[in-house]
Amino acid sequence: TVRVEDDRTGLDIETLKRAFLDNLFYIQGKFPEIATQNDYYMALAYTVRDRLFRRWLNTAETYSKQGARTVCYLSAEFLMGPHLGNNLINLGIFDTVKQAMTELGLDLDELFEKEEEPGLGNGGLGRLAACYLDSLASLETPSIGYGIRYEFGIFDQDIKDGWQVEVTDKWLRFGNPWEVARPEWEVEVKFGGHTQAFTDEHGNYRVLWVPDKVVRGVPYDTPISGYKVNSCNTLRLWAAEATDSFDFDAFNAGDYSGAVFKKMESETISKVLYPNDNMTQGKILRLEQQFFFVSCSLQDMFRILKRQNIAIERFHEKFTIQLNDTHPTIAVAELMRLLMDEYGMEWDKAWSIVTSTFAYTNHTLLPEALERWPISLFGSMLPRHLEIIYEINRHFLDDIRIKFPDDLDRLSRMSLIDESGERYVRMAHLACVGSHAINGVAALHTKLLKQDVLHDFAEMYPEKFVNVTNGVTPRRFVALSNPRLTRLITSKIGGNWIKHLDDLRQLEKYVDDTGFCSEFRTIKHEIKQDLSNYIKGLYDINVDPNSLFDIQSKRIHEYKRQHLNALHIVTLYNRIKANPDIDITPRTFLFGGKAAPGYYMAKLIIKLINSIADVVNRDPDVRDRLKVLFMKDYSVKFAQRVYPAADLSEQISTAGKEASGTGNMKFAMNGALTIGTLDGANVEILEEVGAENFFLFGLTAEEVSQKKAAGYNPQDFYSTDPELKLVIDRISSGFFSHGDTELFKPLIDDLMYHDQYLLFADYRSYIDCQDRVGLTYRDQDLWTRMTLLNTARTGKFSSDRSIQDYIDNIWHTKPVSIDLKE
Ligand code: DL6
Repeated sequence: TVRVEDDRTGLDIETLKRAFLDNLFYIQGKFPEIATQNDYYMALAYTVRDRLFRRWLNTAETYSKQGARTVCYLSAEFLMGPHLGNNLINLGIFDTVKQAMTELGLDLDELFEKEEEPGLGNGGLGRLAACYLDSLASLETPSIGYGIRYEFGIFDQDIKDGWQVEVTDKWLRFGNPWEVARPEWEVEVKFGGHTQAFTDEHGNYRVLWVPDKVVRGVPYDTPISGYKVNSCNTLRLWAAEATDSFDFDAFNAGDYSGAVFKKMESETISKVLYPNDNMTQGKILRLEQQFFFVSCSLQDMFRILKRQNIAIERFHEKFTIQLNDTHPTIAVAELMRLLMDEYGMEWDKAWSIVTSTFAYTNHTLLPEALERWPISLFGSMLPRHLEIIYEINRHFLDDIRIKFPDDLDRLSRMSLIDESGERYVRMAHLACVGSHAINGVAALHTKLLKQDVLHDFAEMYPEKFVNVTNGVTPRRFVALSNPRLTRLITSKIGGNWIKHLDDLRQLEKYVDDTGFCSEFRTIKHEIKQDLSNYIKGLYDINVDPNSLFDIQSKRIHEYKRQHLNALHIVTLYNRIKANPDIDITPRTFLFGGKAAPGYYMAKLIIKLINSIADVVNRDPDVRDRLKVLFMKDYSVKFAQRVYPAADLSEQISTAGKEASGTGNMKFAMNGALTIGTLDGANVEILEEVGAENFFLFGLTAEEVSQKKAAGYNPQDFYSTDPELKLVIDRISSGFFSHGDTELFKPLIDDLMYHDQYLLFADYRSYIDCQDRVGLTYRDQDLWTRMTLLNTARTGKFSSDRSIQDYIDNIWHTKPVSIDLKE
């Protein structure tokens, strides 16, 4: 008998080719002769999506039948990156599909380039959410990611005359083959208006919320495959649409443009991602976005309960909800409202369900990122929620009084309402009170949270605090981004490490194997060559793959200190100018990252880097020993090229400021050495890889606080370190700005008179450490040994380990394995 594989599920090469050509014809409506690369990409995406559907539907059905306990990960951002390559890896069909495309005369890498990535996040927090979805599915954990389907994600970054220019992101322009709209599960979300108390038929006090605006939330689902398992979970993103009744009323009244305006106004809610990282802007629309997706998601959970015939009283057994930072924290009040106002539950019972359901992850210690909403704004948008928050606060303040009698200061410090001036709702406090677990994202961060920002809460609820150090998915950030390294590792220790990253430790035994080390080094060199070619194509700049690739890619922020890196470049340049024959290790300095559009200093840092690049790259004295490039429009797609090509990873934030960092992990896994401070997860990376394989410099978090307390004066360093003085003077003199002494003045004055992030205090230690880096790089055997040990010892930083920590310590969910029905 001839067995023909099903066109939509089969995985062999002939079936894949046939399915691909079918999709090109029937979905894209093209003959191969006239199809564009985008048509081919779409046809392939649909071919892969078909294969996911079988897993996805069976997964949903199994979870539903079993009523499985489910993790709901609520996040205002999911920075997913391109889906195609990742799904090929997870389905285990990467090589087959590559071969199929080659046989059809197509290049898989070119098709990858066609995918518009959903840039629905700013940086670390959103990318972490995406890594966690990958691990949740890979660990067969029932879960749903809930967020917002922003029509415009993070802006595209262009660089004009050295300055950042923002360009609108149009990721949906050519359609999104990975999502499925589920209008049948839409919900309505209320805003504004007033509340009315009444007594119900049983004589109970009840509240009715009469809104003045109602918006529809329509879910768009994306399948999230797990690595080499059948599990396929869901990312459910909500789009805002106007309710029909609005259009209708206005239309009947003859006000057509009014109706259209209302429609537009409603749809604005999911229009655009706020482009701030670690900074809150306090905009009304942002609070609307937060409430919108939270209310949609909670209503969706009630729908699921109903469909699975689970009693409302068991909400917290069915769902565990993780709040990704305070952005979704209004969920605490919304779940109270739904339980009480919609389902008639009494306060104590509802509160017990709420606090058993939520857990809160804090991602930052920076005061400017802590969300608080003016009471007036909050009350006019969410009048019922403000009442509920006042009531939660009343109970909470009573609890404080009992635990800490007669401590008025403590009451005002901890209250959910800040009453020190204009009154605000403090979202982090609401998250702490409404959750049964509170976690920081690296050991140092959790410690500092307990010591400082959430100190009172740690005293009040010591049992709630746990640490979960962040992690990253080795599927995307090694297997997909670095196929050469993946093949080499797998050839030695087998492929299990992609699922059990601790297995990388087995590589340690090759550290003295010269053949292996030389292959390891050759691979890095080839990848650097690829990046050089890419850069040549994009910028027409030659960068030498033999030079040390020194890379800092992350959001631009003063605390991350890209300008400290710039001071190092100018230091080396000055040394060359003073002595053109000086023997220095050739380096290529690469930067990538976006600045928030309203963050002037960050934008000036980008301009500074580009201005330094202009001078350094063309000065004949430099003789190509230094190259500086700001790579525009950093994205997940581009990051995947960058991590594997790095020799040195710059993780140089002021100690105590970077909650964790995750780029630091991606670089180290790919065999870059870190130059870093004892900040965030650097501390744990150093612990794992060993101090001898890490370039450590700078003040500790404790020393930073002490220095500030003692009255830090940056000029003490400026006046006593001649190299630092020369660097600052050269920048101030207009040397890098065509003689313009005003351009960088705001940045220089800030360093000279404030230097909040202690660049001057750390400068000498950084420069000396960089000198050690340069020397070490000359000993290629030693360098390779160190890089190999970095790769071998980064198993801890797999997001699988992080997710397992969440499961063991916070969520207590069980894996559910999925059978595929024929
Ligand atoms: O936890 C993910 C990521 C950390 O690795 C970074 O250190 C931290 O800066 C970032 N935090 C934010 C905070 N945004 N807000 N609010 O993005 O989280």
